[in-house]
Amino acid sequence: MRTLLFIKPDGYRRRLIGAVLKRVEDGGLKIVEIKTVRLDRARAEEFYKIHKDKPFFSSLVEFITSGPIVACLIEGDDAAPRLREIVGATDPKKAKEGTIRHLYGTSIQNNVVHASAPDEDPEREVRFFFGSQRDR
Ligand code: FUP
Repeated sequence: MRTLLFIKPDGYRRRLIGAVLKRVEDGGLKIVEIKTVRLDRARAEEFYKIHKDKPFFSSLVEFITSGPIVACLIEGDDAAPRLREIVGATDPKKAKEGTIRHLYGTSIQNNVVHASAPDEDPEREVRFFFGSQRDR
């Protein structure tokens, strides 16, 4: 299956791209495609629309549009749940030792990466960044 990872502006600014991608590959997942993009407000609001009524929504959109992000198309058996294991819990303080967010995250918002939730349509998130092209 396919799933989406992106390195958030904090990870980009702190030069954590290599460290993050190494953990994904060492976890047995394949990085099929990578691109650096900057989301504008409208695209960010669309991406995070399931959170539009949450108190942190405007701050989240502000943060995610504050700099470049590195979107990665990830593939592998059970890629979405496996990637979430590698990434760890949303709050870095609660993330398991050795996960990306435990190692590098500094707050719930500045948690370095996004990884599609297995139950929230990873394929929609892949298409959001990479379209539906399958001929790689
Ligand atoms: P996750 O699926 O682990 O990325 O977490 P959520 O979908 O629950 O939240 C998406 C993003 O919203 C998080 F990565 C960071 C941000 N967020 C906050 O800023 N505050 C919160 O209390 C919860 C989430």
